[in-house]
Amino acid sequence: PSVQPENTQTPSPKPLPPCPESPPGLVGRLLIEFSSQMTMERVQKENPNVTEGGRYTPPDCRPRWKVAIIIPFRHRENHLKYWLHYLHPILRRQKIDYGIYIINQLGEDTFNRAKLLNVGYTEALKDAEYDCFIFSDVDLIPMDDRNLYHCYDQPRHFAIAMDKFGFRLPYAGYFGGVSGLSKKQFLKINGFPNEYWGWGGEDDDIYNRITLNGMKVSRPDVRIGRYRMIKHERDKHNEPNPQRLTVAQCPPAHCWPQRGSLLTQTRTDPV
Ligand code: UDH
Repeated sequence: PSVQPENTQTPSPKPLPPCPESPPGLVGRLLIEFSSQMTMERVQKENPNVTEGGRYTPPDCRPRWKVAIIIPFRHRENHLKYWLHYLHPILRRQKIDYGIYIINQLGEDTFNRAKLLNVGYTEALKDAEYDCFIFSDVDLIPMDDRNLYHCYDQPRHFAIAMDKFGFRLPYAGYFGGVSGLSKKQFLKINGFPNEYWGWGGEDDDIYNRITLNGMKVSRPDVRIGRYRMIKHERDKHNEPNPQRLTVAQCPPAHCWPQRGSLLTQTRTDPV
């Protein structure tokens, strides 16, 4: 009688199912507060599955996006602790495959947020094949975990209802705080501007780049896109950029503000 050879190979692990579009573990509205002391030790203890470099991937499903979260940074260590404390568990529940990149501006020259974000994009891609980039200020914490940190068909503005603006957009073309672009969208707009030194203007420039390239900003529902900002004074060496209201890279027909254009609001700084 013929003897069947024994199968000595270990069976290959079953492929993971794709992560659900609406992760079932989400809890919705969150209580966010900054009164209790936060430490890195606590953040580390609370998030044992986050690996070196702030990387995490869901163990039980195949994520749809590989997301690099990029934070422009200087002298905000205390804010960063809260950001990590709140965001890691949210991102875990959202079943996001992510890496966090803190892009620190060395020295005391005038701060340049958008340039740091460009640096973050380039550096993250040296690390892994990210296809989605989320750019977040270090002091903005989402108040609802249904605000999903991945990319969308159109560039995404996440922070649409911040407490400091009375939980609504300060003006229709606001694209500041937390935003996200797929790699393809980021390349289509040729990245972010490098010329904005000091506070303001760079986010409007990015908004213009998006619309001038035929894309539209997508946003979550206003009840979901709520954020708490950690209160702070204006930083040293990030004084308002005097050129912020004469947006560069903006052909006259599209400049902001344009009386008689679709965007009829007068653009002033939100207080
Ligand atoms: N940032 C730093 N360090 C700095 C400056 C900026 O880390 O020195 C980063 C940080 O991620 C911050 C982001 O850049 O969240 C945006 O800067 P910002 O927080 O100064 O901008 P925002 O519009 O604040 O949120 C406006 C200043 C509020 C002063 C109000 C005083 N009443």
